Amino acid sequence: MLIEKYIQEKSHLVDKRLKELIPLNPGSLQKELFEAANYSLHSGGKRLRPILVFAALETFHEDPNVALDIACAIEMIHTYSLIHDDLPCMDNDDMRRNKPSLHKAFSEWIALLTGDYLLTYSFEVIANSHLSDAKKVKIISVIAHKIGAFGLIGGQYVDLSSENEKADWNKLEFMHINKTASLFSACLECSAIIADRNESEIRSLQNFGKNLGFAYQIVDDILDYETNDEEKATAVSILGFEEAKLKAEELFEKALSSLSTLPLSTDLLKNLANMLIKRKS
Ligand code: GRG
Repeated sequence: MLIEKYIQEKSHLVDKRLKELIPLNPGSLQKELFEAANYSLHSGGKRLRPILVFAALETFHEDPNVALDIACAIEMIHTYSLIHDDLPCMDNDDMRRNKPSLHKAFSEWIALLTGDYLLTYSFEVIANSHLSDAKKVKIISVIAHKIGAFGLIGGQYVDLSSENEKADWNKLEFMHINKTASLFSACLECSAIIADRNESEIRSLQNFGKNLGFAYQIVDDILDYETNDEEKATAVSILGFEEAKLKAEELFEKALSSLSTLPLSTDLLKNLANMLIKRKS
C-alpha cells in the first residue's frame, strides 16, 4: 500500500476515536473545555506519532488496532505540548496550523486548562485501554519519562531558559532530541512493549526514533528558514543552510541503519521515515 494512503487511513481512525474519547458534551457545565480540546485536536495535525505507533506494530506483525487508544493518548499529549508552547508565557504564538492558536480562539486560562486536561486524560485513556496491566504500567512509565524533565519538558526548559544566549549546537541538539525525538521514540517503544519485543529490539527502535525525530526537527528548521524571519536558534542559523541539509541526511541514514538490526522487514518504517524527511512543507 502507498504510504500516503496508509497515513490517510490511519489518521481517519485516530480522528474518529478521538471524537469518541472526547465528545463535545454540550449539556455540561464545562462544555467549553471539550470544545477547546476538540478545536486543537481537530485542526489539521498530521498524526505522525500515532502513525509511528501503528507502523511499528505492523513491523512486528501485530494488529495495530490494539494500540488505537495508546496512539490517541500520545496525540493528546502532543496536542497539549503545542497548546502550552503557544501560550504568551512560552513561545507566544498567535497562530498554529494556519488557525488562531487556542489561547487566541478561546482564552489564556482555557488554553492552559485544556492542555492540562489533555495531558491528564491521556494517562486515564492508557490506564483504561484493553492491554494487560503489566504492559499498561510499562507504557505509562515510558511515556511519563519521555515527556518529563528528561524529555519534552526538559527540552522546553532549556529552550526557554537560553532564549537570550548565543546559539550553540550542543544545546540545540539537546532541545531537538528532547522536544521532538523523545516522543517519537516513546511511540515506537510503546509498540515494542505491546508486541513483547526484547531489549535489543527496543534499543534499535529507540535509536531509530531518536535519529528520525532529530532529523525531522532539522528539516522543520530548514523549511522554516524560507518563511520565518524570527531570531531563533535553529539548525540553519548555527550550521548554515547546506550543512543543515547534510546533517538531516546523515541522521536519516543513521535512523535507517538502526533498523537493520531488527530481524524483520522494516520497509513500512523506512518508507514513513523517507516521507517525513523528504517532505516539502
Ligand atoms: C510545553 C511541555 C511543553 C513542551 C513544548 C513540543 C514543544 C515542546 C514545543 C512545540 C514547538 C516545537 C518546535 C516542537 C517540536 C516538535 C514538533 C516538530 C512539533 C510539530 O509536530 P508535527 O509536525 O505537528 O507533527 P502537527 O501540526 O502535524 O501535529
